[in-house]
Amino acid sequence: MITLSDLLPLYRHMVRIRLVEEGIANRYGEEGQLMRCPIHLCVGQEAAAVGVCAHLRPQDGVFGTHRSHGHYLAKDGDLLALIAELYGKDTGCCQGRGGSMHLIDPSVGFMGAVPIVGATIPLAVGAAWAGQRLGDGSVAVVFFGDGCFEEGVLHETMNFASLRKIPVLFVCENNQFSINTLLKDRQPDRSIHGIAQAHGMAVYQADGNDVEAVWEVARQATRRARAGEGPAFLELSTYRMLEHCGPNDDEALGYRAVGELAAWRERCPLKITAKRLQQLGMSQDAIDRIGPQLKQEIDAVFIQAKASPLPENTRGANVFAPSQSWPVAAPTTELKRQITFFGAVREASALALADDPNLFLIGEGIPSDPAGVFGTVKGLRQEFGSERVLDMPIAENGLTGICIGAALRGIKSIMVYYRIDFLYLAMDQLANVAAKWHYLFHQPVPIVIRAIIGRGWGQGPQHSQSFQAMFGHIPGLKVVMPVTAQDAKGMLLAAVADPNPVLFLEHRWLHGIIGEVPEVSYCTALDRARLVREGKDVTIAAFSFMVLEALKAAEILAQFGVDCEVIDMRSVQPLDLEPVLESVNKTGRLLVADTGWVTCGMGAEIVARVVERAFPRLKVAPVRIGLPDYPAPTAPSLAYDYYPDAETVGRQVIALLESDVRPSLDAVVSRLRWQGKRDVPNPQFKGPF
Ligand SMILES: Cc1ncc(C[n+]2csc(CCOP(=O)(O)OP(=O)(O)O)c2C)c(N)n1
Repeated sequence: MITLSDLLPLYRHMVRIRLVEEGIANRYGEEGQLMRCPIHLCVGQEAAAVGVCAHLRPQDGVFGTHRSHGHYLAKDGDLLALIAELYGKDTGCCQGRGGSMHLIDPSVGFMGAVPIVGATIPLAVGAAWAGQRLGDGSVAVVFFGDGCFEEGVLHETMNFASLRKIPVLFVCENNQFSINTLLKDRQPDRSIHGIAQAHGMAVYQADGNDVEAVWEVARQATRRARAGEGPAFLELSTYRMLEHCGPNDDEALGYRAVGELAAWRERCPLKITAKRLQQLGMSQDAIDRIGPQLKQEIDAVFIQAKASPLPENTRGANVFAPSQSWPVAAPTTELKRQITFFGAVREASALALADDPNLFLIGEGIPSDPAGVFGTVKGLRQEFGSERVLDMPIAENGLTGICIGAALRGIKSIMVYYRIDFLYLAMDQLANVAAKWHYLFHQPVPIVIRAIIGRGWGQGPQHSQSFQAMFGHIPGLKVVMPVTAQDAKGMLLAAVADPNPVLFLEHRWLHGIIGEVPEVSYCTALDRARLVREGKDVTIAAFSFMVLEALKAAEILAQFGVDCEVIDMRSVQPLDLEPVLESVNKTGRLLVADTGWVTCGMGAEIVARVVERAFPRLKVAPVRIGLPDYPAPTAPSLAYDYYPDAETVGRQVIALLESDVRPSLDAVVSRLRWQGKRDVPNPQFKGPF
C-alpha cells in the first residue's frame, strides 16, 4: 500500500509536469513565435510517467515518443535543457537540433525520445538486453501510445523480448486517440493487452490517471523484470486533454464524444491524487502551496532558456561520431598468405569477437546454415558460443532497432543480412534512428551491418539488388564496399572499431576471390579510395565487383595501347573524390562503373562532383555504367545483357577516345567477351545462392 511519503513526491512531480506543460502552452504563441517546433503536450497523462519512473534507478533507461515532456521530467531530465530545446537554444538537450519531439538526458537515464511512432520500442528492448548481457541489474522502459499497436515493430520486439526474457517494460498510455482518430476506428474490437499477452509476457492494466494504481503495477512489473522473470506490458488508460499537436483545447473539432472531456477533467490525475493526499492526512493548505512554489522555479527556467544563446550554425558537424584514422593499406610485411574474401570476413569477425567479449554477431538462420553465410561465419558459433553468435527472428526492423538500442549502451554487434533486399524492412531504424542519433543526441551508435549485394545465379529481382546509392544518400550512415580479401578483413575490423553505424556491403561474386591477407589484426581506412592501376588515358572509378571487371578491361585495352587508370572507390559514404579528381586532371576522361542502377546511382554522384570541380579538365563527356532501369530478371535469356561487365567497360572506354586513337572495337570486344556461363563469375561458383 502506498504511503504519504511515497505519494507526495509523485504528486509534486505531476504538478511540476502540468505546470511546465501549461507554461509551454501559454508561451507557445508569444510575440515573435520564439518557440518554433511542434509540441505534443501531455496534460492529463502525467500519472503514467510519474508512477512508472518512481521505481527506476538512474541507470535504468527510459525511452519516449513525440509526447515525452512528462517522461523526460519524470525521469529527472534537466528542465532548462528541455525548455531551451523548445526555444531552439544552444543550451537545449539537442542544442536546438531536435525541438520538443527529440529529447535526451543520458545523465539521468532518459535515453531518447523521437517522433517516429514505434521507433524507440526496439531501442528500449536493446538497451535492456544490453543490461541483461552485462548482468548489471538494470531495466529499461519505453512509453508509447495506443497507435503503436498498429506498427509491426511493436510485435517484432515484443516477440524477441519475450523469447529472451529481456528486462523491459512496455508502457502503453492508451489515451484512445491517434491524432484525432478513435481507437475503435483503427483497430478491431479486441483488447490491446490481449495482444501483449499473446506475445507471452506479463500483462498489467491500470487506471492511468490514478498515480497510485500506476505506481503499484509498475512496482510489480519492475520487480519481476529485475528478478529475471522477463518483460511486462502495462496498459494505462488515460486521456489527452489538449489538442494532439499544439497548445489549444480542441473540443470544437468534434472528434471527442459529447461530455467526454468534461468527464475526464473530473478524473484529472492531479485531482485524484490531491484527494488521496487529504485522505492520508495532508492539509488542503499544504497541498495548495506546492504549485506556486514549483511555478517560481519553472518561470525562472523559462526566462533563462529564452535568454540563452542560439546555436552557432555548425552545419554538418556531429553527423558522425569522431572515428580513428586508420592506414589505407594492410601491413605489407605480413603479406604472404592467400585466403578467400569469405575467409577474410570470417577471420575479421573471429578477431573482433575475441577482442571484445561484449560484441555479438546476429543474423537470420546463422546457426542452422551449414554453409555459414557463404563461409563468412562458419564455425564462429562453435568457437564463441550461442550467446555471442546468435540466430535472429525474421524481424528486420525490430532486431536492427534492438541492436541499435544495445549499441546505445556500448554493446556492439555485427548484424548479417543474407541479402541487402531484406534490409529495406529495417529502413526506419537505419535511416530515421541510427543515422540521426549522433547528430541529434551526440551519442555514438557503434553497429556494423553486413549485407550481401549482387547475384548468385537466378536470384532475380528481390535477392540481388545493389542499394549502395540508396543508403549512401542518408547522412549519418557509413557505407563501404571492399573488393579484395585484404580490404574485407581490414575494413570489417575498422567498421567494428568505428563508433558509427557502418553498412558493409559484400558482392556475392566476390566471396570466392583469393588474395593476400596478413594474419595479424589490422584496420584499413573506411574513407579512402584505392588506386589499383595507373594509367594516363582514361579514369575508371569503380565500385565493388565492377573493379574486377574494370581491371580485366584495362589489361586487354593496354594491349591495344589504351592506358586506363582504375580506382577502387571502396566507400560510398564518405566518398573519397580526391583520387578521381587527380586522375581526371591527368586523363581528362572519366568512366564510372557501378553494380547498381545508373539512375540516381553512384555514377551520377561522381560525375556530378567531377563536373562541378574539374569541368575544364574534361576532354569529353563522362560516362556511367550500371544497371538499366528495370528489375533484375531471373532467366539467363533475360539476364544476359542486364549486368555490365568487362566488355561493357571496354566498349565505353573506346567510345571515350578520339577516333584517331581508337582501337578496333571488334578486336577489343572479342577479347573481353564473357567466357562460359553468363550468370556465374567463374566455373567454381556454386549456385543457386
Ligand atoms: C511512423 C509514423 N507514422 C505516422 C506518424 C504521424 N503521427 C504523429 S503522432 C501520431 C499519433 C500517434 O498516436 P499514439 O501512438 O496513440 O500516441 P498519442 O499521440 O496518442 O500520444 C501519428 C500517427 C508518425 N509520427 N510516425
